[in-house]
Amino acid sequence: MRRNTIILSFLILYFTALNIMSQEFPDTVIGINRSDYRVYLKTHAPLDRLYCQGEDFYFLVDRNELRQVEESGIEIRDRYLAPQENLVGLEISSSQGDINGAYHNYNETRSLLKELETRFPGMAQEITIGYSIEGRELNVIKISDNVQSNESEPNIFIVGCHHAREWISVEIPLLFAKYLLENYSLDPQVRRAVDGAQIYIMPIQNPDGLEFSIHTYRLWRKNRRYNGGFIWGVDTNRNYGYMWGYDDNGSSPAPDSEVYRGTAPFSEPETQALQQFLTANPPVGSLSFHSYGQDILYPWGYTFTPASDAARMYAIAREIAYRIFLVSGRVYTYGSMITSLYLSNGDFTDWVYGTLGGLAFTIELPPEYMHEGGFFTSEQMIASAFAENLPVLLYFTNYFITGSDEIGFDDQEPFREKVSPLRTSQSF
Ligand code: 0X9
Ligand code: ZN
Repeated sequence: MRRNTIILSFLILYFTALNIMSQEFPDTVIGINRSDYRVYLKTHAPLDRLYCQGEDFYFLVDRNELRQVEESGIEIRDRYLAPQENLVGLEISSSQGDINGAYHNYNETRSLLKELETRFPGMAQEITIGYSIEGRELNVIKISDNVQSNESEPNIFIVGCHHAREWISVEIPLLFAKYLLENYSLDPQVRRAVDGAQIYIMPIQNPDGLEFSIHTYRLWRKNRRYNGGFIWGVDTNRNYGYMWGYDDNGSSPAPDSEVYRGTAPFSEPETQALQQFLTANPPVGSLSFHSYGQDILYPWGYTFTPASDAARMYAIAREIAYRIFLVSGRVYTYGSMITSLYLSNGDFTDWVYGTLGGLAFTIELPPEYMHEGGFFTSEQMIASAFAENLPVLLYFTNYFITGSDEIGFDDQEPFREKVSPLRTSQSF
């Protein structure tokens, strides 16, 4: 009996090992000229682009994709094996996708948005609002009833991934888009949001940086602007035009700084695209997702002087914290930007509020502390962070439809007292 068990275990191990060894992982990097790639894209699915150098794009491909490129007849100008240290991660976590596992990379996000548009043509419209420095599409999905027409409904704007290494910030907007569309006919709260507002969702503001963080350097923050002198990157969340470069508190004129604000307001295509798009479609409310810290922040970021709508934004931030706490018990701190203890200028929310007049919030997702992983969020974190932020997103949208902050939560009113510690007053 025991001998049979040993033999059986051995066989299971053997076949598992065989299975793992026979799996196909992309391991080759190829360089293709930009115009050749355009031709290739007309008849093939996009490849996983790592970076660009001059007029050449570099892609990570598996054996199958390599064969397709070869058969397409376009010229492969450079070819090498991906560095081993990347491949180790690749084998461990690619069960659910790219080397970033269950997290969505740029191609996966773009494909999912286009798939949603195809599946829900009356409610979803993918809008390419511009191109990143390395030529990636900047994708927004509009979700509304009668999506093709511009209605006089409040515009809500939700954005993720200004900062490359904050992978979880892609997931919340993206999963929200999917959730809205898939639950429209099931959930009255979703229907109210989709019917009553025009919801614009942009999961990745900084696609070049995200890909660089996935494939090359995990802790990359900025975009991939070449600043000269072998220095790359502008902090896109310091490049917006309201009080840009007001002082050097939290933003920097030095190209090698992690908070480099660029040479001028809106010098970057990633912020320019949003300037044009949101000026044409101004949001009454916007949420910008980041990680980490578990904070809900609102303008001003550039000064300690309270914004004229500070009391109203404080009340909304408190409602957001309350809804999160009800789902997961996680405590998010809330207050104006200064409660995060540092000033900065040129950020997205100051521009939305200061120039466009919309109420604007930054949500710093979990974890709370560096010693809990910081930017290195687990795959499991995606589900719990989404679950606790889903009521927030629905509340926020419905707030602007009805002007009431209690929508959909009347039945939970008796639990309110339980979270009184969250409701102690904070400065703003
Ligand atoms: O610094 C940022 O851009 C955001 N934090 S992060 O760690 N994700 O980089 C916070 C933006 C909020 N603005 C201010 N605190 N001023
Ligand atoms: Zn950030």
